Amino acid sequence: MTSLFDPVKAGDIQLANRIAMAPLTRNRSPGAIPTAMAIEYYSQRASAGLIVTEATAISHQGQGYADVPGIWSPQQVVAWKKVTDAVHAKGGKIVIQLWHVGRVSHDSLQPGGKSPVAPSAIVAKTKTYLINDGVGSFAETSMPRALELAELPGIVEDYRRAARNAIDAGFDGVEVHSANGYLLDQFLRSGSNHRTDAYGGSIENRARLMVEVVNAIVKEIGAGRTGIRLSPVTPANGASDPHPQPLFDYVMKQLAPLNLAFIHIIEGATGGARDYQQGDTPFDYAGLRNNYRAAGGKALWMVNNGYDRALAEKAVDADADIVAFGKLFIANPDLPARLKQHGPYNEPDKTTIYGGGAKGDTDYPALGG
Ligand code: 8OZ
Repeated sequence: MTSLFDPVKAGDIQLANRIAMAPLTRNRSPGAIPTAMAIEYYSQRASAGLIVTEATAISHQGQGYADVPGIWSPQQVVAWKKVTDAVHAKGGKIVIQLWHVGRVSHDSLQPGGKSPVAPSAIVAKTKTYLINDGVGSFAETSMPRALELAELPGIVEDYRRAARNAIDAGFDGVEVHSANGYLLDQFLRSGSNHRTDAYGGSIENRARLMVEVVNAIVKEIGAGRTGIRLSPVTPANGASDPHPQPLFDYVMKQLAPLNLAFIHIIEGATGGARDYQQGDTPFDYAGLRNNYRAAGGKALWMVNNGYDRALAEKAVDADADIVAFGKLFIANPDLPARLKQHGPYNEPDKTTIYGGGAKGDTDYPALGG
């Protein structure tokens, strides 16, 4: 019987247990540079088998929210190096989540105050988070412009450079954010991708940018340091597609030969119902994994969304390799120790998740603390 507390190797990355810290946006990096608070926050959570950082922009254009970090500049690399050193000093492993928000942005966050970019000029109908003079507020996302065909190699290049920067910053690897209605997911789904060129229309075309991005990163830093996050049915940020099963089955066939370190699947609606459905039939996650394995895929299978200890134990004993915990990890820096002894758990304070200072970030107590 496999337990959550057994070690496992994800590609080149040796993990002490099968408990991952899910990527969690915290809006505490003014100027897109992580602060000393991030060093403390992540090192407090180093007992996770794997930390996936908060989503981190690959370029200024990839930014969609106030005070989220980036990994495009030398200053950002220097700041992240302090985080990875602190996590490694405690024996932890940490990968950075590489993010381009696409249309989920606001003109005021974009270079030169220009429009955000997307596969097609279709507004996301969701809200983003702005901070002005220290005061946070939610705002409708701006109307995006469709990326020109000639701009797409530049997007791939931004991902490649961000992955190189991540390794220079001491990360054990990267997780490509291809979930939750952001740029790569916008290309994947027919609701947001109305292109008529080689990047729109058929499933093959809609998956093309994601496949090119993953291949470029693999070539740059190695497949054993590369993972990807997907959310086949989430409606987050206006993501919609009436036929997610054939889309993601195709994605699995493309990823299988690459020998990635891990595939991270959000089951259901992100942060919501695990049985959320898009289209006429329930999504078949076991079928997705079986298709991936049948195509020769060997990456570790990471699952996420609303797991507690019992559900997680069941998953790793059946067919998952790693379980990622989100909100529980915000409130419980020593989550693996608490899971092991069946709690107790601190409750996350919903009012301090996005933005603010140490309160609700680095001040949750560890057991005995
Ligand atoms: C919550 C708030 C802002 C961004 C995601 C990166 O859903 C996010 C995110 C979550 O993947």
